[in-house]
Amino acid sequence: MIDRIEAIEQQASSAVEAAQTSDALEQVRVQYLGRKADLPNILRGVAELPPEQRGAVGKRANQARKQLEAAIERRGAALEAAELERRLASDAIDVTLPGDPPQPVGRLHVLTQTRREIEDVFLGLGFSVLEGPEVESVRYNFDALNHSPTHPARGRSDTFYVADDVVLRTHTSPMQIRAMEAQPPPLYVIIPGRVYRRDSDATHTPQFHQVEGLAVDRGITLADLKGTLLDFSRAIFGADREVRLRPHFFPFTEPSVEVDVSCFNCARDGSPCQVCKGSGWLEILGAGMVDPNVLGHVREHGYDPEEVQGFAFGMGIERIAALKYGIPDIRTLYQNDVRVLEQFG
Ligand code: 2U9
Repeated sequence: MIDRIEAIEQQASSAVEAAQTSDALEQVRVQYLGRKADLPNILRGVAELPPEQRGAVGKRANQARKQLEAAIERRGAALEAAELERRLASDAIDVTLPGDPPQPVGRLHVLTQTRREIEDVFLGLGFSVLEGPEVESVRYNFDALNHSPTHPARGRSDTFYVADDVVLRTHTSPMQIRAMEAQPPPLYVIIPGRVYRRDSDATHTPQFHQVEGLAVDRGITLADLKGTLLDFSRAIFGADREVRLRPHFFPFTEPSVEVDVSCFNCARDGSPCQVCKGSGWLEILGAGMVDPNVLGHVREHGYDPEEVQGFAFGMGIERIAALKYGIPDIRTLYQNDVRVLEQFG
C-alpha cells in the first residue's frame, strides 16, 4: 500500500509541475485530491485495513496529501505571478510616445514671454521682482502717488471703482509704495502685473499688463535712469539701439520723461518704415525721478527725500510686445485664436 501511495505521489507531483495554466492545475487537483481520487479513497479506507497497517498507511497517505496540497498551492502562486507578469507586459503603455495623431506642442503666451524677458533683463541689473494686489485702496493707488484731488484718472470714467475708496489698480505703482514701507533703501525692484483702466481701442484694453520699476538709493540721478533704460532697450530691441528722453508730466515723478528707442525696423532695411512713421523713434515707456512728495509719504520708513533719490519707470507689456513683434491690434492677444498666438515663440 505504501508503494502505491508513493507512486501516486510521484505521478501527482509530475502532473502539478506540468500544469501550465490555473485551469490545468485545477484538473490535477480534482484528479488527485477530488472525491473519487485514489489518495482520498486510501485515506477513507484506512479504518478497514488490518490494525498493524493502519498507522503507517494513514500517516504516509496523510503526508502525501499535505505535500500535494502544498505543491498545488506553490504551483498556483507561480502560475498566477507569471500570468500577471505577462499581462503587465502586454498592457504596458509607453507614455513617452507621441499621441496619434501627434498633438501640437503648446507655448507660453506672447505676453508671458515678454514679461519674463523684461524680468530677466532687470534681474540681471540687480533688481528684484515683486507682485502685489490688483484691488487697491485709493490711498495707495492715487493719494500716496501724488495725484491731485482733481486728477482725471481718479474719475469713474477712467477707473473701475469697487467701493468709494477701493479701485482695481490703474498701475502697479501702489505696490512700490508698499515695497518702500516694507524695506528701507537701497531699493531696486520691478513690479509686473495686471492693471485696469476704462479704455478700449486697438492699442488699449480695459485690462492690460505693466512692468514698473523703482530704484531708490543715495545719489541716484537721471543718468542712472537713462543708462538703465538703454541697457533694457538694447536687451529687448537689439544691441544697436539708442534711447532719447523727451520732457513729460507724471504726478509721481519730477522731472518726468517719455522714452523713445531708435526704430529697429527702419534700421534693418535703411528706408523710413510704417512702424515709426519715418520718425526713426518709437515711444516705449514713461519714467522720471521719484517726486520728493512721494518719498515724503514713506519718510518714516527711511525714505528722507533729503537723503535718498530715486528713479521710476513704467511700461505696458502689450505695447512692448506689439512693437517687438509688429502686432497691429493688441485686442487679438486676448481672443485666444491659436492662429495668432502660435506665431510667437
Ligand atoms: C513710485 C514712484 C513713481 C512709475 C512710472 C510711468 C512713468 C509711466 C506708463 C507707461 C505706459 C503707464 O502702462 S502705461 O500706460 N507709466 O509712464 N510710470 S514713471 O513711477 C512711479 C511708480 C512708483 C512710488
